[in-house]
Amino acid sequence: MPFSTLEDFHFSAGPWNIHTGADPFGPEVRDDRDFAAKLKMLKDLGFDYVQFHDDDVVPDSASQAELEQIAGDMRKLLDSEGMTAEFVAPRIWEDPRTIDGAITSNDPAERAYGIRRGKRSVDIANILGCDRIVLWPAREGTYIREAKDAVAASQQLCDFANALLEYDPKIRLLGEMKPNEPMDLMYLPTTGHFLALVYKTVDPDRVGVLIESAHAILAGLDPADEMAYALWHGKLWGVHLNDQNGLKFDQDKAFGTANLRRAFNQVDVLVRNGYGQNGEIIGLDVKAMRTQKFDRAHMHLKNSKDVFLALADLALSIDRSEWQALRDARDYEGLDAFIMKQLMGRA
Ligand code: 3MF
Ligand code: MG
Repeated sequence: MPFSTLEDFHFSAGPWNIHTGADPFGPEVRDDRDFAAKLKMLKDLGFDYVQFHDDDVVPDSASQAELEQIAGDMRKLLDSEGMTAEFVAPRIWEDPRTIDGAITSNDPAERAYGIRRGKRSVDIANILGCDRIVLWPAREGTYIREAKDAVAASQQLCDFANALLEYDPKIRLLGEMKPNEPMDLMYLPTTGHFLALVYKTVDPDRVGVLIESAHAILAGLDPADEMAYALWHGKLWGVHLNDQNGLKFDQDKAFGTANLRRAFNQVDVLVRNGYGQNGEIIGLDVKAMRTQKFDRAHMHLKNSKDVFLALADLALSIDRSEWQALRDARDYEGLDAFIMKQLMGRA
């Protein structure tokens, strides 16, 4: 697999990444922008792809005919701006019917609603011209473990995947795993758990993963190693790059801002494995600080993209023979210093 080049990298973000600054302890602090303004903002920042939740495109209340109309209009808007949809993710965590989970709820009517939401996401993706459905199973866990049967929950997650795969023979499903938040404990908390489920679905070739840096860190794992493992399976079909300062709530910090070395290792594994050469996108999932003023509330996106490109440039120009010589000599202290100097720009 040849290394990626800078031209292989195309960037995406979701409309939720340009946001009003509300958090669990305080209301909005910035005005919202309408979707067309967000789209233009992303375009100006050099992003070519947009990530969507189903209801970023079509409200859940819309009829099937309305869905076709509204999603068709969105497609026209994207086309007119030269933008492409990367994926559609069913937002199965806000509706009152999904408080016990949309997939692992103890109520079969609520599980049926979850599958309906998934199928609508497929319909929307088809109209937008993308074949990727991202599943972030937000409420598929428990506050207390006695509340659900974990064996049954594993099968319900597989049933959900199968329902979407059978609904559309072309759609691909990407699991985006996270160990906690909003639930205390999630089912399938890591990429590895989901990868094991992939092979029990009706069509493993159409099921893969999207890895978010912060989610791996919250599981106490190294995101670069998580990406490497998914790459080895041929299943790393998306990333949500961001950063995270320790084990706390999901911070969605700008990429590389908490730990530049950890970010470099993510970029390096992507570059060395030709990520982007088969249409994989560099997705960001980052939040602006609540303190940021309205007209500067896009800097987290720009900073993340700039850091990614600078680290990709480093991964492409770093002296690999010196790196290898240090490995061969088993001089890992020397390698430590070599990497640090590169990251400090003092090589
Ligand atoms: C939560 C997330 C989600 C997903 C999004 C698309 C709201 O921690 O990362 O963002 O990325 O739903 O799958
Ligand atoms: Mg994410």
